[in-house]
Amino acid sequence: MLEFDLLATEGHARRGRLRLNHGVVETPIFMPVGTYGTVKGVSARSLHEMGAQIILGNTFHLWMRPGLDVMQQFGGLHRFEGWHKPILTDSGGFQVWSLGEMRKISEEGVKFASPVNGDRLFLTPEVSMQIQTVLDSDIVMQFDECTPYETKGHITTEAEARKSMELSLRWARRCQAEFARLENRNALFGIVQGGMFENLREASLEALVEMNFPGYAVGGVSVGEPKDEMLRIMAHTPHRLPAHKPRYLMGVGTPEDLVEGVAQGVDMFDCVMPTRNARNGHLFTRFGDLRLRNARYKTDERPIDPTCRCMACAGEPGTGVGAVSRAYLHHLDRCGEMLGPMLTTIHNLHYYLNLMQEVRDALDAGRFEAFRAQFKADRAVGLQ
Ligand code: PRF
Ligand code: ZN
Repeated sequence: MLEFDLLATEGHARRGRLRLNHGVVETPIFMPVGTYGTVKGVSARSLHEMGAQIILGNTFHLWMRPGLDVMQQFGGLHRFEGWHKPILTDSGGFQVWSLGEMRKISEEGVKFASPVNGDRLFLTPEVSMQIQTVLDSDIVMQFDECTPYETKGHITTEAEARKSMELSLRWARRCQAEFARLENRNALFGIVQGGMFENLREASLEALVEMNFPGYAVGGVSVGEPKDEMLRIMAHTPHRLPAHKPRYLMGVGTPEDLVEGVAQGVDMFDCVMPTRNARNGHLFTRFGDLRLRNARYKTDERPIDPTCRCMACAGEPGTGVGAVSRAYLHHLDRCGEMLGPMLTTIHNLHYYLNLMQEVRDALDAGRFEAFRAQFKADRAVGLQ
């Protein structure tokens, strides 16, 4: 099922160990996003080699394609995608939300037209639990409504955010009931909503804690709000959650956001940023970010980051496999060659996973605050 041990703390920051049905996850952790049952361009073996412990999948996308019959045939997502370590699936609420005009939301659930074939579909808290049960996700997310920061220039009011948060609470109860009825043996997480309003965040959190979930997420941040608003909610909410349960900040963020999140008591993160940005030539490194499409890299013989140990930056010493230069990656990008995004994705994920490994090492050694200061200084140096 789920067990969570706190191994060390420093301020709000925590070093933990999460035991799930498909394995153990050392926290704090970054979880690569594998929407359609694939972390785009990266094999399960590569993910394993770069130290990924748990990856994401999406209820909504996998329901569309390949569909539940195939998932049932394979006994879940693990065997289907050849990844037998832990998987977390998002509930579909956030993904349906991203459809914009194409959806209609009611107390019962969300009606929408399939973006794949136009079929009329109805996603409810119960259906989301049924799908995630078939997927056999180690961590199942409740079906929620991600309160937007603004809609067509209108900033969400407190009354609107309250209505939305209360709907998510009623859906949380329905998810819990259905999850129990299905006799699902994995773990169901509740999601704190409440927009940018601290009183609503507290009301959401208290109601969810009352319902006694094995873990909690903070949703509804990084939804288009100004950075200082995001940081305000990150400083407000996570540390108020039960100390002995895992805390997951959904859809966040930059390397700086991750380190800040850890300092605020977050244990788990996911974000498309390392994978999506890699495909756009935006690379993360210890000394700042690198824009591969810049003409200055056309002849640059250096690897992305000489201190990085990923297969692109380090090659395989002693085997005849060399490091990959910035010039070569720049060339692959210009030619639209598929090796380009494969290697840049591996680099970016390696950077994120290694960053979290360094965070865990720092927490183990009781020097997280020193690490945090050094991390900020290094990132501000800027790559030459
Ligand atoms: N809810 C769900 N998934 C999410 C979010 C949310 O609020 C976010 C917000 N950043 C990302 N993914 N279910
Ligand atoms: Zn690298």
